[in-house]
Amino acid sequence: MGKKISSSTWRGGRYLHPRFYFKRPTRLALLFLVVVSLTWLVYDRQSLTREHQEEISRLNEEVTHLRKAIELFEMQLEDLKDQMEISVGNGNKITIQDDPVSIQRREKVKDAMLHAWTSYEKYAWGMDELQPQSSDGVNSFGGLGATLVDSLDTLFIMGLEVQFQRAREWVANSLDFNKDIEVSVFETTIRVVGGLLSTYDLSGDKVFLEKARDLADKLLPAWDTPSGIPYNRINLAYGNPHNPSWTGGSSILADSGSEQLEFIALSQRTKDPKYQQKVEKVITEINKIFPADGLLSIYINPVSGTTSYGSITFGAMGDSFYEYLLKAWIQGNKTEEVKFYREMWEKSMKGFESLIRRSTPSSFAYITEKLGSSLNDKMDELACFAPGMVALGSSGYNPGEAEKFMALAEELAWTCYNFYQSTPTKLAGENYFFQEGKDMHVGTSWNILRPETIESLFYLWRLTGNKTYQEWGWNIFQAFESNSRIETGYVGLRDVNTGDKDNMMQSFFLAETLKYLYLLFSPSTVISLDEWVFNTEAHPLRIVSRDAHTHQERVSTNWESKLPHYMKGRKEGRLDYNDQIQTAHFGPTYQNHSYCMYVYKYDTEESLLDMSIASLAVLTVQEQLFG
Ligand code: DMJ
Repeated sequence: MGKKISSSTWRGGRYLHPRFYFKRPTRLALLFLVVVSLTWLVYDRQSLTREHQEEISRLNEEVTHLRKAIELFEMQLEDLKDQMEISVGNGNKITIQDDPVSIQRREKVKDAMLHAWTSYEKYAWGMDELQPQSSDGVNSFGGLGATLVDSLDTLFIMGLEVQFQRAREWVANSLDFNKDIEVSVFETTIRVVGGLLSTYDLSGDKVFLEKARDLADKLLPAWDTPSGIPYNRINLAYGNPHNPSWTGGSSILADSGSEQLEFIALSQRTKDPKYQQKVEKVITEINKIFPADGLLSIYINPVSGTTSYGSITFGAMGDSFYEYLLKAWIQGNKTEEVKFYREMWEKSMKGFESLIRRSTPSSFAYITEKLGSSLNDKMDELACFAPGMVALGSSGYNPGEAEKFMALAEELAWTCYNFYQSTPTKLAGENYFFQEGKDMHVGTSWNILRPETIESLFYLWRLTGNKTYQEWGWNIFQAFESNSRIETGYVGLRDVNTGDKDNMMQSFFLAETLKYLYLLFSPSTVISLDEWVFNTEAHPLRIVSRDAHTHQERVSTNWESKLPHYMKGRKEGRLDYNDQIQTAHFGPTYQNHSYCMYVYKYDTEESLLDMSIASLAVLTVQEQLFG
């Protein structure tokens, strides 16, 4: 029979009595140790759980990114298999097959981007620009990580996911605009605000939009002038906008008139009209003094709003003003509301035609510069953006005019290509002079990796489907590879005749030159010109309706029957894009390779859903559905 333990014989209770411990200090010490260990164990378990949770959510994020990368890769594969349709100048479509040569070439361009980026990461991380020869960085724009921000969308478009994520973390954690630095309003807008907005449009990641807004708020005081024409320099921390002393108080035309795309896009995405109002006032003011030929001096007075004596040029200091007249019209969906941009641009095209001359003996078309009433037979490589612009704008004319402008664009592109072909290095100098009987010769002989000619080749390829433009672009790319690529990045040339190298990798090489080259060898569905408009730093901004949050276009509810078969029955995709979208159908919506139909929140009293197409690219879905 087992012995029964009575409460009187059970002695375990003594361990609970304080006297048990106080009688012997070793027991007390032991108790103390037990209590401390237990507390530590409990606390440690809690923090372990917390750490685990953090680790799990980090891993989850990584899985999401990897999934997206796989999706992107699959879509790119699909793209390769697909036939492409491209728009030609007269608004028709032609079909082009992606070919193995283009695939190989864009891989080479991607490799160039990787080399440029890796060098920047290694030697100049977070600084404005890389100096490859001295393997260090320089803050040429005040220290805003210009190359990093300028490169974001290129990395994204090329599918360089890991590099993109590292850059994204830097933007989120280290990009700070609260700095006592004086910056150029124009350069900061086109590179940094433009780069951030474009990356937001591509990725949907709000961190980019918030940063863009923060920076734009710091730039806004530059527009507080009597005329509304902005000053060109500002201190980010203290404001104090002004113009550089060498302009004699004037603002520069291109610097003051090329912020429309970025600030209009910002207003559309933040639903705060103040940015758009500031930059559109500039155009309203300029329109008051706009001459019949649409050509303006490069100097404009921010107090009176009138121009001062200066040259008229499509090169340095004039260029992007004309470019933005056309592109703001495209960004505004070419509607009645933005017709004034187109009208102003068409006027400037009249002036543009009046500046065109042809060389002898080879009849190269070129764009002269004008000072007072005399023409100067000089053309900047910078003006080589114009063939692309003219080609892009040609389709808005009647067929006869469209053909004439397209032909002129093609002629000018040939001249620009010859800027490259005519030098021993096959890289263009900064500007050219034209001389009776001698065609052209290089003036300023440096090459700083500029993109303008390639930009025009990209537009001409997209708009004509003529593969010659790809060949020309490939030749220029190879010249960059043999002259400018060094172990620590890409450098410009001090002299295109000797090949003597400089020590600077300009941020626009990654933002523009390499991006346009990559797109030149990509299907035209990648950043379709029907869906995106490029700012002057090659940052694509998505075209949305002007008042996207209040006026969504209503379309047929019988949309499903009209869908192409491959879009039918696909699952829902990303939600909540720009806060406007309630549901997005037909994913995957990642990147710019997918078809996507968004159902917008209906913002009137009727509780109906309004449908609108916001395809992230590709074969003008809108036309297929409702065309
Ligand atoms: C870029 O920063 C922009 O394209 C600008 O409009 C002109 N110059 C450089 C590239 O050459």
